[in-house]
Amino acid sequence: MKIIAVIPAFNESKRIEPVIKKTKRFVDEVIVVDDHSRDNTYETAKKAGAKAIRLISNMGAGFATRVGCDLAMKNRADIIITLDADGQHDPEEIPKLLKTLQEYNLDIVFGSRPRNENMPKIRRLGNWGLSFIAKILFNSKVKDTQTGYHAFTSKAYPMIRWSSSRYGVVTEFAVNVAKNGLRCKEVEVKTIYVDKNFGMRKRDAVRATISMLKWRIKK
Ligand SMILES: Nc1nc2c(ncn2[C@@H]2O[C@H](COP(=O)(O)OP(=O)(O)OP(=O)(O)O)[C@@H](O)[C@H]2O)c(=O)[nH]1
Ligand SMILES: [Mg+2]
Repeated sequence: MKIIAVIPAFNESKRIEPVIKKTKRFVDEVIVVDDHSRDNTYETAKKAGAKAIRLISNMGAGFATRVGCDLAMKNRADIIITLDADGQHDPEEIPKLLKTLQEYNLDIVFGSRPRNENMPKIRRLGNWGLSFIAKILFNSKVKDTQTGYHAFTSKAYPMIRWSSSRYGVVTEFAVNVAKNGLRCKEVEVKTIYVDKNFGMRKRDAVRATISMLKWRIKK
């Protein structure tokens, strides 16, 4: 089984090195997609031993992750792991996701974060709200639809593949899994929030809700 990790990164030069080094212990290849960072994320990623590509302009987390997964498919991955570059997803939990994916012969596993005190209140509300709407509109069973931590098979990727370029990616992930009836489970992972001045905002949650209504009507 060839396992490839895909890490989208934007201005993460201070946080990405330990993420790559830890991830390399559990996978065969690490692909970092540098989303046109203003800092030296790209050089840092290469030095840490990742296969790094740099986008010619900033396109968003969804776009960057899709470019990385398409490349992982080209590099003959059997299993793809997606995780963020900012340390919010602990690579030490990769074996747990892989074990569940293989033991239950699943298509995808979600690294699911408890909505505990580590998650800012507004995020807990947003996370609960979007997961609830996905349940109502698509009968999604996933509690943490907003996680960026996934393990899925290359066979399932064409049915998961998304069109969202920015933060809508994670919601579209969960919606495509529900729409295509893919075999999935959630595995609890740590809830980690890092102090940084960018990330998902309220407007992104509103956009995700509008997208879900559009996908529901189009279904
Ligand atoms: N913010 C941002 N992140 C991007 C972009 N492109 C790629 N990323 C990466 O996508 C991943 C998720 O983005 P985050 O900004 O951490 O989103 P988030 O985790 O929902 O928000 P926080 O909880 O504030 O971290 C990180 O690894 C980013 O480095 C982009 O254009 N903007
Ligand atoms: Mg983050």
